[in-house]
Amino acid sequence: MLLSPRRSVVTRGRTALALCAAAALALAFAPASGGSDSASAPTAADDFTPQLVTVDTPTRADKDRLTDLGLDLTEHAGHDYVEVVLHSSADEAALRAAGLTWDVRIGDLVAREVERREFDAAFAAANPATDLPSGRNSYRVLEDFGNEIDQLVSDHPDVAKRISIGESLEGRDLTGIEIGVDVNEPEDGRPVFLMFGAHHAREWPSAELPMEFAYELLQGYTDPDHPDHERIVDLLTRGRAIIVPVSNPDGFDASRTSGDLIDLRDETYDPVTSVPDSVLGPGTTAILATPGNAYKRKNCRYLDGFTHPAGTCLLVASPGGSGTGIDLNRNYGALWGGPGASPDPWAATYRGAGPFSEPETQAIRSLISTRQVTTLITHHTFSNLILRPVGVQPSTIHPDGNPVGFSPDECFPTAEGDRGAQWLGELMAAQNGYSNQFGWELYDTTGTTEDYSYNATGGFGYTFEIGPTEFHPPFEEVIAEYTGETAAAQAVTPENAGAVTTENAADCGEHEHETVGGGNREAMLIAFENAVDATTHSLITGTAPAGATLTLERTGVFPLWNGTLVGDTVATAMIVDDGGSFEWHVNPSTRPFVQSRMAPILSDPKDELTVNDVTPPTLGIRANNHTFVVTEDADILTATVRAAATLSGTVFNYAEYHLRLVDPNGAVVAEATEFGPINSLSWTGPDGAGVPAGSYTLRVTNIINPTAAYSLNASTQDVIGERTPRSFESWTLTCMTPEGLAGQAGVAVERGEQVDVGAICG
Ligand code: 0X9
Ligand code: ZN
Repeated sequence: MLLSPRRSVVTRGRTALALCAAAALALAFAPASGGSDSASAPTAADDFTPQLVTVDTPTRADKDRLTDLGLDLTEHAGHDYVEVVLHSSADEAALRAAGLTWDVRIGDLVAREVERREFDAAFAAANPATDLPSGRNSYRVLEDFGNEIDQLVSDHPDVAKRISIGESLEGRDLTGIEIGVDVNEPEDGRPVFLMFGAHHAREWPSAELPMEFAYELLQGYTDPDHPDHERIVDLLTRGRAIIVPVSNPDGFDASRTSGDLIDLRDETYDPVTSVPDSVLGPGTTAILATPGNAYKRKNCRYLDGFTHPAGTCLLVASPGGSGTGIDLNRNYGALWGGPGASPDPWAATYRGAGPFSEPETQAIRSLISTRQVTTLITHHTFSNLILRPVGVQPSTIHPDGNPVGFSPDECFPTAEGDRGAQWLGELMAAQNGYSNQFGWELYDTTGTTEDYSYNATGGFGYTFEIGPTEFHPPFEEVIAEYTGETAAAQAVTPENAGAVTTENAADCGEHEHETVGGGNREAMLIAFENAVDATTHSLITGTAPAGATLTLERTGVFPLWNGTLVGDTVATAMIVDDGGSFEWHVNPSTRPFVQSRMAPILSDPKDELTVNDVTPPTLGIRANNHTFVVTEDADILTATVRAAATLSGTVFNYAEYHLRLVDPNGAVVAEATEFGPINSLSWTGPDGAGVPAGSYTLRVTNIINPTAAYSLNASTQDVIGERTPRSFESWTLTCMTPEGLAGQAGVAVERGEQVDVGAICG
């Protein structure tokens, strides 16, 4: 039933170390460059067809080199490849210049878009109703979401209400639906399960699935014959679901409606203003475009700090993942500005002028800061993944000076068994058949939705990357992703479910999975169950007069990647009901930002070696030996070689030094041979048992024979801790009665803990 991607010509192209000198030029023509830092502008004669390609990245260095090109990377990646959208021949040239090799997966995205349309039209004609809760047989357009939410609310007025969390840049409403028993009554201490779709314009299924889940909840609540009737009544009694299907309505609308059959290669643009020639008369250069805006990724900001009239987004060249716009999924504040987020406004992952610079991310921040969101899913396409924090490699140094490490909530035992981020990911993956893994395992990212929400609130957060191969596949695949009729979901068995896919994950033990393969429908129900399960968050109980308003507030700071601290307040409220006692489901008072993280903490260096400005040997075996005497046993030895300077302007400037560690017996025990001017190694001794004292040799080999000098640093250290230090934070609980302030207390509550504050109002 599912389409497999068309395989066309296989292009192989590792070229010798040719460096592209067109970087500066590319910026001047940036709208046409496909966002590539090292690409030159295409010309009118360029007849390149936009493609989806699989780039070979067997080493971390290959991945880093690819990331540095600023191309339009997709989340479809594995340990040895990343899928990339090539928008122009300049993008292709940048790949080639970087010495990367690739296979073409979809040779012509324009043709694929036409094909998808035809396929969808035929499917809709043959299937007036489908297995989706809504019965829909085709993708929604933007207006459908608001109209259907209105209809659902009018059909279920006591359990559903329409909410607006803010406005997009072009002034479109950021519409959501809140679902729960007595939804129109004031907040009563129930936790929130929150879902977003369509942060990225072209990822249409990511809006469809959460919208269908809204139907599912309302039908399940109302219809006693629904297979999950009792379960859903229980969920909606204990919690509330908030669904914002389209988080980037400007971009989504552009992608969904205006561009899918337009090949902008037929249009010419003014190179400075990017206005189509058909509007203001002829310019001089043609813009190559992936099918119109169908593959647009970012929002509709085309100049930092400036807004523009609604509807003008489409006049500006933002043809694919790159071009103008801000990547909303790099704009969130926590650790903003770090790895995997581009400072280049034309890049696919442009992080924006500052943290939360965009109205869309501001609106989401304010929603998350005013509700107790205990579990969150932000939907994207594609790659069959369930991603969880953290977003950058654990060994990366955090702005606080310690390694980023693993999140403090990976896995923890409770009276009811294991719980935690890894465990919940595993449970959901057993339903949709996706891979349960960390965000960083594909590539580093900072400024993403769930990294922000988790770090700032402690609520569990996941990115779902729906579907195996495409940003918006034929609609039939969306139905299967919901119901579980996909190959991936069907391949799950109770025996193979939950296999840990991550080598570096904390060991969370083995779990039984009785029901598997229920698709994203079941995965979302499981996430909602986690959201209402107090063993995975915290509980504050007490007594107060009926009608008293309780507020819970916590102010802290989060760091940007450059270390700047930004204030952040979470403030929520509830009204005590007639019974006079209350139960408030809340996130733990101490935010993960100041919690202890799992990460090896190293001592100051014990023995050290530093050599600077060494002239590399350019004859014979071209290797230098440096003696490093280790005077006392240590836990780890690390060493780094760096090209100290490179010449510029010719291919001969390129330096690559490999590094080997030779033990006192003459055996090579560690080596670093990656492509690039920096190479680092670390060694923890035979069988990881520690580095014995002795005289070691660090051998530096001049691989491609440049004359650029290098420097070498080595040191030994001990591991002095397994976790970063932690701080403690508390909520401030305030009671207001009609007479005024009636009581206030600081409440420190850990995950899984229940704290009784007694008669808080005095
Ligand atoms: O790169 C992204 O924004 C997401 N992938 S996509 O192909 N849909 O654009 C993945 C974000 C993953 N989140 C974290 N790594 N935290
Ligand atoms: Zn996405």
